Amino acid sequence: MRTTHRICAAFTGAALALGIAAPAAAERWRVGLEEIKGSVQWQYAEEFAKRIKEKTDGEVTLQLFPYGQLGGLTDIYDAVQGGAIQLAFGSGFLGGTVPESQLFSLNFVLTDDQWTNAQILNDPAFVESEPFVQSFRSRGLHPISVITEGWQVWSANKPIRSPADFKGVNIRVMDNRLLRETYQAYDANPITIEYGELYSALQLGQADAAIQPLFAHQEMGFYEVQSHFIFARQAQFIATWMGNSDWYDGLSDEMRGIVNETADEMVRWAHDMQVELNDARMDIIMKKKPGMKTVELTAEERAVFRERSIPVRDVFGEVTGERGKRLLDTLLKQVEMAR
Ligand code: 6CS
Repeated sequence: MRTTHRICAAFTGAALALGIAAPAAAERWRVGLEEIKGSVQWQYAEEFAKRIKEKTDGEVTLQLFPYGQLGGLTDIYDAVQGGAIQLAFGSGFLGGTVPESQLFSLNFVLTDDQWTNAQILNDPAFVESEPFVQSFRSRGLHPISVITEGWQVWSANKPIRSPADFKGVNIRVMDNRLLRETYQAYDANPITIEYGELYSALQLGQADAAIQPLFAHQEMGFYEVQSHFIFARQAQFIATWMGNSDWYDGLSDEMRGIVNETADEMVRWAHDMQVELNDARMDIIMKKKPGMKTVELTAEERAVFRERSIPVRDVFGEVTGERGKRLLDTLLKQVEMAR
C-alpha cells in the first residue's frame, strides 16, 4: 500500500469516528493536444474537462498540454503510450504508432455530409468494433471517440483543379504512407514536415502547398503565405480521442462509464463546435486578407481525384494486413448504410 493510501485510511477511520466526511481522492488527468490553444482539439478537451469535473463533483480535473508543450507530435503519442499522460488526440502522424489509424487519411471514403460522418465514426458498430479497438489496444492505447475537425482544405499559390495542376507541386502531408501514396496518385510531390515547421517551410518555398482545416490555416497563419484555398471535399480532418489502455482499464466501472457517456454526449456538440469555428475562422481570414482566392471543385473535377484515390485503398490493406482490411470493410459498410 502506498503512503497516501495509508494516510487516507487513517483519516477515514478518524473521520468516521468524528462523523466528518472524508475528502474525495482528487485526481488529475493529463491531456496531450496536437493543436494549440483555441483549436478544435483544445475546445473539445476543455468541454470534456468541464463535464467530467461537474459529473465527479470536482474530484477529477484535466490538465491540458497544447501542441508544443510536450515536444513534437510523436512525443505526445509516446507520452500517452507510456502512461506519462492519460489522454491525447492522435491524427495523421499517429500512423507510425497505430498504422490502422491511417484509415482516416484515405480520401473519398466517407460521405459528403459532415454530420453524417461524425455519426458513422462514433457509431458503436465502428468505434467499438474489434478491429478498431484492437488496433489501438495492441499499442497500449484505448480509442474513446473520433472527432471530425472540418474539411481538409488545400492551400497553394495557384488554383488546382486537376492532377495536371498538381505536377511539380511540393505539398506538405502529415507523416503517413497513405497520404504520400494519395498525393502521388494526384501527381503532386508529397513531403513530410512537422506541424510547427510548416509555416516557415511555406514561407521559404520548401513546400508549395498544404492541407489543413480552415481553423488551422487561420490560427497557424498558413494562409498568410499562400494565395489560394481549394475546396475539393476529399476528406475531413479526423482525430481519435484516446487514453492510455492501462489507465483506462484501471478506472472504476463508474468512472469508465462517465468517460464513455461524456464522449457519446459530445458527438453532436463537437460537430457543431467545429463547423462554427471553421466558419468563424474563414471570416477572419477573408477580413485580414480579402485577396485570398477560393476555388470550389466541380463534381466532374472531384470525380477525377476520387478515381485516382481508389487504388490507395489496396495500399491501406497492404500496410495494415488482415485487421486493417476488416477495419476498412467495417467503415465502408457503415457508409453504405448511411447513404
Ligand atoms: O497537420 C498537422 O500536422 C496537424 N493539423 C491539425 C489541424 N491538427 C493536428 C495535426 O497534427
